[in-house]
Amino acid sequence: KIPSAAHPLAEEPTEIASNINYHAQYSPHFSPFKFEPEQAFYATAESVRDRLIKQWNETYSHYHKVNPKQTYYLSMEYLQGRALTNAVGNLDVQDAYADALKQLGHELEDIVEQEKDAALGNGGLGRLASCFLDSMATLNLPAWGYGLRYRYGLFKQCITKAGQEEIAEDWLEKFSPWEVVRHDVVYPIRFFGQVEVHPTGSRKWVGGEVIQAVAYDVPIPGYKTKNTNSLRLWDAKASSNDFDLFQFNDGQYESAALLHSRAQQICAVLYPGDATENGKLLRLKQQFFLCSASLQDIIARFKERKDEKDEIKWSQFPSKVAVQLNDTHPTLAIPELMRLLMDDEGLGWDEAWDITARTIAYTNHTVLPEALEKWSQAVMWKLLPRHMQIIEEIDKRFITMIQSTRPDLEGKLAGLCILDNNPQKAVVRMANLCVVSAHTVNGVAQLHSDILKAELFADYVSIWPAKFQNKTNGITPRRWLRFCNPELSHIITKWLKTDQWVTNLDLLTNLRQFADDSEFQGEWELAKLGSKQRLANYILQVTGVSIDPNSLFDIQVKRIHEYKRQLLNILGAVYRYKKLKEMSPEDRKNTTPRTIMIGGKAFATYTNAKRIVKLVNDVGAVVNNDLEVNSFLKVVFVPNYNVSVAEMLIPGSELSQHISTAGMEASGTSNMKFALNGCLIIGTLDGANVEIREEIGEDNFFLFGATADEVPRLRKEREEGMFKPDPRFEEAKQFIRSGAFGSYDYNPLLESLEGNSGYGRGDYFLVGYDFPSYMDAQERVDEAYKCGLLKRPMMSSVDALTFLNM
Ligand code: DL6
Repeated sequence: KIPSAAHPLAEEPTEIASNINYHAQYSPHFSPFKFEPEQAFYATAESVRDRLIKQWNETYSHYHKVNPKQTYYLSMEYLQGRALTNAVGNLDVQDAYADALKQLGHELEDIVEQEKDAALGNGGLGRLASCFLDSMATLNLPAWGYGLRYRYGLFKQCITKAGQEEIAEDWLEKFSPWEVVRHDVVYPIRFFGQVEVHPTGSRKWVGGEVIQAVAYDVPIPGYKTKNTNSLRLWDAKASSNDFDLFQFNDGQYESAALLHSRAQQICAVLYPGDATENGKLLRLKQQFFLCSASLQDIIARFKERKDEKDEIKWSQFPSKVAVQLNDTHPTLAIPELMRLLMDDEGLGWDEAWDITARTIAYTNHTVLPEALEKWSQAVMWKLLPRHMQIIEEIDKRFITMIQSTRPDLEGKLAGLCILDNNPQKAVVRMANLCVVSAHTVNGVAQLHSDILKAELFADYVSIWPAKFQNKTNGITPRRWLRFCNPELSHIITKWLKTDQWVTNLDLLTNLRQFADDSEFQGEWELAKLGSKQRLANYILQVTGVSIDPNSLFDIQVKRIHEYKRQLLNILGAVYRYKKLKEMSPEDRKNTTPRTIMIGGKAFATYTNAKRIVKLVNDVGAVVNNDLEVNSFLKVVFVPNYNVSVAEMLIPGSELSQHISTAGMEASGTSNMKFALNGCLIIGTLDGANVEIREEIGEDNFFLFGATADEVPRLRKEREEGMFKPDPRFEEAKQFIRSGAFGSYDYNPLLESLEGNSGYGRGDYFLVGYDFPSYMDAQERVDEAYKCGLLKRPMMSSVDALTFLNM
C-alpha cells in the first residue's frame, strides 16, 4: 500500500513511490489517470529533481559563504546524454528508485529509455565538457558550466537508400524535467550599434538591438557527495517592450514581433550552417551571447561576494574566478571581459588587461587548419564594434612588444598577430587572440600538446615558454563504466572488495593478481557475453540485422571524418569479404567470425563523409545478405550514434578502432571508454592512443601505421609520385568500382585516395600508405581471438588508465 504523501527526500521505496505518485498527480503534464512509461519517466525525474534541488541550494549557499575561487567552463557544446540513470546513480538511490517503480508497475530500465538525449554538442569536445562537469562535482570543486540552451541540438540521423538524412531533434518537444528557469537571472546582450566617445576619453557601446539572456540551470550532482553544481544554459528572448502592439493591431504581425523572432533564432540550433553570410552572423551572435551573458553573471557574483569591508577589490578577481575557454568558440570572452571592466566598471586598460590575462585560459582541441576559427573583420565591426576596437588595441600592443623585445620575430609578425589585414579577406584569428591573451594554453593529449608547441604555436612558445601545458583528456568512470556496465562493475567491486575504484581508478591495478584466475575469467567472460547479447538485441531492433554474439565485436564509433579514416576500416572489410568469397568452405571455417560495427554522424554539408556513410551501408546490405559468408562477417552501420547508443555499444565491444592519420586526432576520448570496458584497441600512434598504449601495454594494443613525424615526408613522397600502393588496397578499391555494392558512383570518394596532390585529394590522409600495416594488424587480431586472448579479462581495464582518474 502506497501512503498518500511522502517527504521528497524519502529513503524507503514505498515513500519514494508515493513521491513519484505525487508528481504524477500534482505536477501534471499529461491527462490524469495515465501512468504509462512516459508519464512515469517525467514523474520519476521530478521526484529525483526534488532531491537535487535541495543539495543544489545547499551547495550554492555553502559557496556563497565560503567564497572560494570558482572555475567557469565556457563551452558552446555539452553532450549531456540522458540524466536519470546518472542522477540516481550519483545520489546512490538507484536500488530504492528501482524498487519504488516496481511497486508502481514499472522497471527502472524501461523508464530510463523514455528520456531523450540532451545532445547540445557534436562529438568529443562537447562530451568532454559534460564529463568535466560530472568529475568536478564529484571532486567537490566549485565549478560552473556555461552554455547555450539550443532548441534543436545535434540532428537525428536517419539512414535511407540515399544515405544519411538529417532530421531536427527537438529534445525540448515536451519539456526537460531537469532544467529550472531563473526568472531573476537575466542580462541584456547588445548587437550592432556604435561606440560613443565621451569627453573624458571613456567609451560606451550604444544603440543596436538588445536581446535578453535568461538563465536555465541544470543540476550536476557529484557521485556520493552532497555537492551539486550547475550547468547554466542561456536562452534568448526579447522584452515585452519590443513587441509593437500598434503594428500588430495594424495587421503587420511579422514586423510587430521582429526582435522576438530574431531572439528566437539565436538559440534555435546547434551550429547553424555557415555557408551563407547570415549563417556566419548567427553563429557569431551565438558565441557573443554565451560570452557576454556568462561574464555579466560571473562579475555579478563576484561583486555580490564582497570582502569584509564591503569593498570590491578588482585585483582579487583572478583569485576568485578562473575562466576556461573550451576551444576558440568562446574567444569573445576576452574582449568582452575587457569591455565590461573598462566601460562598465571604469577600470583603466592596464588593470583590465592584467585581470583578463590572469583570469582566462584556453584549451586547443584541434590542429586542423579549417577548424581554427577566423572571423571576417567586416562582420565583426558590424556586430561588435567596441570589441573590434579592443582587439585592435590588444594586437597593437602585442606587435609593439615584439618589436621592442623580440626583433628576431619581426619577420614572422604577419602570422603571429591577431588581425590578418589581407585586403581581400581581412579576418580576426581567434586562436592567436587566445594565445596572446590567456595565461595558459593547453593541448588535450601529450602528442597533441607537443605538436602545438613544435608547430602551430612554436613562435609563441619562444615568447612565453611557461604558458603552454598538456592536459590529457579524461572521462567520467561513473557514466562510462559504473552505470553503463553494471555487470562488469559488480565483478570489479566483488574482486577488489571495494567500490572505491569508482572515484579512484588506480585501484583497478589490484585486479592484475586475478588475471589468470579461472573463476574471475569466467565471470568476466559471462559479463561480456551478456553485454554482447544486449547489444545484438539492440542492433536487431534498430537495423533488422541479426548478429552473432559469438563473433568478434569490432566497433568504430565517432564523428565521420576523412582524418578519422572510417574509409580505411570499410576498405579493410571489403577486402575481407572478397577473400571470404574466394575461400573454400573448409578454409572459411578456420577464420575468425567478425561483426564490424561503424557508427557516427557526418556534418550535413560534408560530402565525402556522407559518401562514407553510404558506402558502409551499401557494403553491409550486400555482405549481410550473402548466405555463403554472412556467418563469418557482418557489417553494420549503427544509426544515430549518440551518448545513449555509446552506453550500449561500449560494454559489448571487444575490439575498437582508433585509426586516424597520426598527428590529426587531438586526443580522442572514446578510446578511453572502450579500454575502460575491457576492450582492446587497434590504432595508430595518435592523440591519447599513445598514452593509453603505455598504460595497457603493447600486447593489448594492435599498433599499425605511420607515425606523426613521418606523415609530412610521406605526403611529400606521394606528391612526387613515389608511392607504390599495396595490391590489397588496389583490389579492395577495384572491387567497389566493379559495382559489387550497387550502382552508386563511388569514384569521387575513391579518387580522393588517388592522384598525388592537394588537401583531401592525393590521399592526404594516407589511407593507402597505412592499408597494408592495418591489414597485418587485423590478422594479428584474428589470431589473438582464436587463441582466446580477446576473451580473457582485458588487461586494458585491469591496467587502469591511471591518467583517467577524474
Ligand atoms: O578534446 C576533446 C576532443 C578530442 O578528443 C578530439 O580528438 C578532437 O577532435 C575534438 N576537437 C574538436 C574541435 N574541432 N574540430 N575539429 O571537436 O576535441
